[in-house]
Amino acid sequence: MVALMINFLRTFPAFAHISAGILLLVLPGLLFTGHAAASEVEVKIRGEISGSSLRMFFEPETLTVASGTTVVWVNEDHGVHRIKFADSVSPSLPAHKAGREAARYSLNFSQPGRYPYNCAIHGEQMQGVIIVE
Ligand SMILES: [Cu+2]
Repeated sequence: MVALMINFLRTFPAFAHISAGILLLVLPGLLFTGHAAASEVEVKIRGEISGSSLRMFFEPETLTVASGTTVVWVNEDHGVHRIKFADSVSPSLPAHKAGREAARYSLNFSQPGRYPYNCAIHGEQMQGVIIVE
């Protein structure tokens, strides 16, 4: 994309001004979006076939967030999962079906600390940790 743009600008140098202008207009929007996204962060629940076994996992397994962040688990796997912390457990997150919206579960983390969790159905083979700073 960038290479394409550079080639384009070499061919039509007059557009360099316009491109710089567009970048200046768009850049604050990008920065703002990046900042806003920090208050809600996704962890994907995934399954992958490797050889003859199915590996189910959280992606990322370790997530560090600022306090006040809402973490949203999105079940993109073809199996049912439940997010289990020491003091809470999510409802069953239904298996993902093609063409349908993936099941989601949100939890807000207001207190700094280390919050390990696993899947209430698959136990130790599906582990993750949320680190709140
Ligand atoms: Cu599971």
